[in-house]
Amino acid sequence: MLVTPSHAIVRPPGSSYSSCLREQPVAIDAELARSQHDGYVAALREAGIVVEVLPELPNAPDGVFVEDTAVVLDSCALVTRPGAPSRRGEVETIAAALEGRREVTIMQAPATLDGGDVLRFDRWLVVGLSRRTNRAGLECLARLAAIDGLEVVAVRVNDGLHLKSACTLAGPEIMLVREADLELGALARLPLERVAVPEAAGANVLALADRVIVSSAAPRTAELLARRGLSLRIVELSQIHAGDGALTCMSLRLAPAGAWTV
Ligand code: CIR
Repeated sequence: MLVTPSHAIVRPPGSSYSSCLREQPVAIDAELARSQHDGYVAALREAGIVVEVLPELPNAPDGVFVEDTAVVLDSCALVTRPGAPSRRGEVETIAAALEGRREVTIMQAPATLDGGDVLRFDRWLVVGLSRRTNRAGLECLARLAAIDGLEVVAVRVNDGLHLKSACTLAGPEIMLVREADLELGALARLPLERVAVPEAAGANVLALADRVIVSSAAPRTAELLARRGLSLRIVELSQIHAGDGALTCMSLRLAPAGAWTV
């Protein structure tokens, strides 16, 4: 059963956030990004999640995107070796934050993996092979996942940054997807309904047990989900999207024992 995480780890965007990696050289307002991050944290807390806020990391412009630095499983966690070399200094503090909560393994070269390429669905981990995540990274995660009885399903990411830039779960059985960006054949055996999203920002939503957090940049996706009877919480993320980020990438989420969360 998909549950609301009991805990989430986040890190606010720092003053260097306007120098973060991004595909398009759009201007970023770091102050506004910080207040949008506050809004995101408020939405998590409203849902009953205990949020741990890590201190800003100087010299880590992408440090707000904590999802990429670890994959938290049931008994263990993999601290990643992010695909972008400039992001590798982010992992130490994440390893420290996860110590004591999960058995922590640190990924080693030549493996690379960003958590944005890992989507949890029940007993499966869908893993995107992307510009950031290589085959060695996937295999390292698969070995760890086997400890928790999880199976890895590989999906090639043809376009966009990460797997979860192109697909996320909106509920326990609904996957929102931008089909053109992914090779979806491997997903056919998963018991999921795939729904094409009407706009790019709608592909990354954050599903909790009783609501879905959706970006205000995705009004048509919000309408589609509301028509299906889902409760929505809309948040403003313009400055996070400007840094190629979205909803899932700003937190590491921990499920209570015996349950799974996205
Ligand atoms: C990067 O390029 O690494 C960041 N600017 C954006 C990372 C977004 N992460 C995510 O969606 N999981």
